[in-house]
Amino acid sequence: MLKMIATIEKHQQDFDSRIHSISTSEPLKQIRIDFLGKKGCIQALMKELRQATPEEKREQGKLINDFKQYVDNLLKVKEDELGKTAKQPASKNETFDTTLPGRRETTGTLHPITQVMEEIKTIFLGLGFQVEEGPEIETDYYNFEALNIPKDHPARDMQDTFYVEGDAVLRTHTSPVQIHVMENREPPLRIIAPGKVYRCDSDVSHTPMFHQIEGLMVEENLSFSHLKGIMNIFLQEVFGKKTKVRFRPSFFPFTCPSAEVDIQCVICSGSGCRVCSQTGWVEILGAGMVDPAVFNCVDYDAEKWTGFAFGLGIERISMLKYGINDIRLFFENDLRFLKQF
Ligand code: FA5
Repeated sequence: MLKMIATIEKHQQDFDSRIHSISTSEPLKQIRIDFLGKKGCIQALMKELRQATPEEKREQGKLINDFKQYVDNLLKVKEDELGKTAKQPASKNETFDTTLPGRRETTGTLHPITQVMEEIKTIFLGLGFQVEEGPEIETDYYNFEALNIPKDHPARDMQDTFYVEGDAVLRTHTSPVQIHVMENREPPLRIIAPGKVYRCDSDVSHTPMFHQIEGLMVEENLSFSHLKGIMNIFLQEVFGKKTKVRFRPSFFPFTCPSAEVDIQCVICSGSGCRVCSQTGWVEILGAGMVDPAVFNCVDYDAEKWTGFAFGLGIERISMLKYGINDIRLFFENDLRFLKQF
């Protein structure tokens, strides 16, 4: 036993002095062969054990294994250390060429939906509207009831709702922001409310999450022609003066009279394609005069105040503005697509 301890100590001293004296990784290979190789000193120690008694084998075997572990660990540490130093650049004598071109940083751009949102906000700010925000998780009251859509009203089916829990829903439109604003402010007012909305809906022109901008103007003596005027100014700013726009009578429980506004499909110039469902027109917004029932809900005097409201679909507007034929492209995050904007 004592002889074995002495032999291992000697090998260890030898190993330590060799490993500490090297400064490149080349000699490491030889040290590994000398100590851990088939003909190395640790294998030789193992062979010596063959003649030992079982008890000696157990005790001395452990000593040899500990030494083997020690050698192996230290070799790995040293390999790591020397590997890192090798990768380090410039020694003192090396020169650094300051004329070499640097690596160009890639700059990101705003998502096309964000760009169109910003553009639309700027147009309405210019028309005297203020920007407001509201929560994306709404109560049934704000998303439906206060907008004159009582429970069991068939109009609830117009918007396929994601129910969260109990009374909470993911807002299906930005119209609830109208209610929050009117509850907290006195008329007259002009606001827009941009944000995300959610519906259980998906095809080339519908996604489960999309963006709307709600608009609300409340003053005395407003009429449908004010609404039409504002919508025309806005659409001409976004799509150009020659854009063909049409107002179609429609129904929303919170406005009366109501309209949906379409613009001629720019993908097929009105001849019919899959984006416009072969109609030549694409619906981009809903609008109308605020229903007196909504004013009653927020304690506005419906005899005195008049108002109009509208809700724009930002993805639809962006599709038509940039000639994109599938709304889902906006959400795939394919850089080849996004880089074009
Ligand atoms: C509404 O959401 C009403 N709140 C709009 C409104 C506001 C009417 C104020 C009157 C007064 P509608 O469900 O039609 O209406 O949606 C408005 C617009 O959102 C549509 O014209 C369309 O451009 C867009 N839109 C609707 N569903 C989707 C969808 N799943 N994906 C993308 N855009 C959609």
